[in-house]
Amino acid sequence: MKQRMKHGLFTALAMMLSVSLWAGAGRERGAPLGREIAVFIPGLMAGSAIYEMLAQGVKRAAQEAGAVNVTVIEGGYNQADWEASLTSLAAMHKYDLIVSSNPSLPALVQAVSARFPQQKFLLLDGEYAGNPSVYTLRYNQREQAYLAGYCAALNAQERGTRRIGLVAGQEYPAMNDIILPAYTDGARAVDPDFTVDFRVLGNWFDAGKAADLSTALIRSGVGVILAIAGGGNEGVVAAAAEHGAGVVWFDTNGYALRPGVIVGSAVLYQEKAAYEKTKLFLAGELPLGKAEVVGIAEGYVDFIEDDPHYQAAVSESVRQKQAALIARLRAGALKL
Ligand code: RBF
Repeated sequence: MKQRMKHGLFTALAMMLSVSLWAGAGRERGAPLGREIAVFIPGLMAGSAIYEMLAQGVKRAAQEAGAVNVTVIEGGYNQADWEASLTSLAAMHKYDLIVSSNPSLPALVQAVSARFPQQKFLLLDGEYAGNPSVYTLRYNQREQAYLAGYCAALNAQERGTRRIGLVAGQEYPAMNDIILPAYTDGARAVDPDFTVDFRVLGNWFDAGKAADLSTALIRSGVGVILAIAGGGNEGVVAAAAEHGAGVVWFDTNGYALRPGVIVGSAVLYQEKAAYEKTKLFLAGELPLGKAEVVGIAEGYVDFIEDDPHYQAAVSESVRQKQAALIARLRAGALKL
């Protein structure tokens, strides 16, 4: 009896094996049964909302489609390793799509794509047009950072200072050429005498060092800090809470993290973008080769006002001024 059960089990296993072999053969003949998507995180997920939203959006699309397997690979903080990791992923010939996000990815993927032109890529938060295997979507971060700067300045004004800060994980073209200048412009739209103290952490994880940098900024007269430092943001918030400054959060709604300390949230809807573009890919409709840029008008950049923590942390007069700016941007009366 036992023997027969065992035999039955082996038969079942053998059948499963042959089914999966058949599935493999079917795939090669171009009849996909299940699909494979890799999400490559250039860094670690923990502390970096932009990466968490990426993985969540891809998974949501895969679950809805069914028969799609999603593997999330954390590439770690050594940026020199990323191209080799992406190359190995492409060389496996396993993934129908590799998804990733940050402005440095398009250049890395160009090199990988030259060796593995059949590998398809979906890249968010970056821009590259003209490679028929690569689709990119970049956010209008001029809008996002301008909203952050306006909010930081309004709140700093109420604290009696015309100095605001920005703590960034590292310097990169989108930071130096778009985010920092637009943050400064937003502040100077409140009062042209505003100055921005820019500090670079040198990594995306060191909350202790971020707290030290922030404490020094606050002691020198900075009233509000924009935090764009991944896991380091925790240190910015801790320092602001201890020394009575405000923090503007970037990418996600941060108000609940430290009610009263977070005075603004200038966000990106990256989960939505990852979900929609993965869905398009699975439907065979992702416009590979294209580079799109989306902002507040398209519904991918926003400032969160309808949060009770925002209403409690920020005066009504500041909220009204901020609301007026958001309305102008939405209506296209102010173009950035
Ligand atoms: N943002 C994060 O939140 N966490 C990260 O680990 C991270 N790593 C980055 C690495 C590079 C090379 C570059 C260019 C950007 C990185 N960013 C990171 C910033 C991210 O792309 C984006 O600018 C910010 O999230 C603000 O929207």
